[in-house]
Amino acid sequence: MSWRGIIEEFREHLPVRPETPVITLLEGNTPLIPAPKLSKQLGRDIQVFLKYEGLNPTGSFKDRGMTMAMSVALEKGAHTVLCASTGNTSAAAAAYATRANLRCVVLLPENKISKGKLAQALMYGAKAVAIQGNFDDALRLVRELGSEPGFAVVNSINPDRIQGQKTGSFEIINTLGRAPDAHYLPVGNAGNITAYWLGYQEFHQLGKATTLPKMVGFQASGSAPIVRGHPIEHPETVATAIRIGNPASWDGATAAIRDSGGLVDEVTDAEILSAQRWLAAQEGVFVEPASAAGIAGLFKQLCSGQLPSILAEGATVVVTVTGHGLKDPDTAIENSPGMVSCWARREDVLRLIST
Ligand code: AN7
Repeated sequence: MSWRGIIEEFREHLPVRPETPVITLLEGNTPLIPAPKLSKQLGRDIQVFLKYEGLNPTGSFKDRGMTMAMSVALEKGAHTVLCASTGNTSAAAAAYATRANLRCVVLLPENKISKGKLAQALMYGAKAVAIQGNFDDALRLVRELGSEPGFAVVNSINPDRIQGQKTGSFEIINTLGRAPDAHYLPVGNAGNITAYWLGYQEFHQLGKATTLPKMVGFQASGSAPIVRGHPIEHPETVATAIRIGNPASWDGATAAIRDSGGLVDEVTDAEILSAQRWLAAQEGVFVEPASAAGIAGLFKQLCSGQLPSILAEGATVVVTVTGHGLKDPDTAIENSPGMVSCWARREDVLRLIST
């Protein structure tokens, strides 16, 4: 049978009722791609796999949470869904709201959304509002507006979002036949690390995995509140998806890291951009800048000599690469070597490519 989306595939593990209307674009079932060159770089027989969430219907992991949040919002009789977003949540909310015939309002930090994501929110037909402030300001507004009659908040402060996103762990365990030894991922609002840890724990309790992974999160240096231990008032990073100074799921992230024996650290914008380029050029997997934070973290730990204390010889590592590279073409083009130009003549092209 063909894939039915995460609600039907994992119904018994999700808080849906038989009468819940299932709003789906057949999200999930994303590939777990081996990364042989990355594995070789790390050495010691470590095996790295990429959970390529960019292949979801709107190009990011947010679709897993949105199918849940939208289905429940519709069941509860909402007429408007509302979210703050650095871009991907708004794209997913807009698409799923369209499927549910609900009005969608997205609050976006002005001029800090990548082009692909803005195009999506607009094309799917959301009411897009540019907020003169950052994501944290927009989320504060959402909390205030959420109590309006008929409104449903679809940010990850909505627990249905976390429930949907935990299915990433289920798929990984089903594919590997076990849990990985460590799970790396970027951390912004911290919903995803919270969700993955929940998913791993649930399948562990059900006996579908006998071990649990260390959860290892990476924030961008200019937006690293959890690493620093306090909110960042003016977060900055080229990875606009994770330009967040006061994560909503801070406690969930802290618990995941502590209870799994993992860690949280930061990577600079330069490290993020070079990991993004490396992954595209070496493994053929193009992800957006924020999505490269976990890869950048692995390289950072390798270079600092920290890696052996986290990953034993022969360890299996999964890195969630959260969003598609086409989400942010401007940053990609700015940070690539660019094109060369020449006359439309055979010998000119051959001369150019020989150097
Ligand atoms: C590509 O869309 O917060 O730690 O509003 O888009 O669960 O927040 C996006 C976050 C990582 C961080 N990678 O995940 C939003 C938003 C990508 C993202 C994250 C985001 P969380």
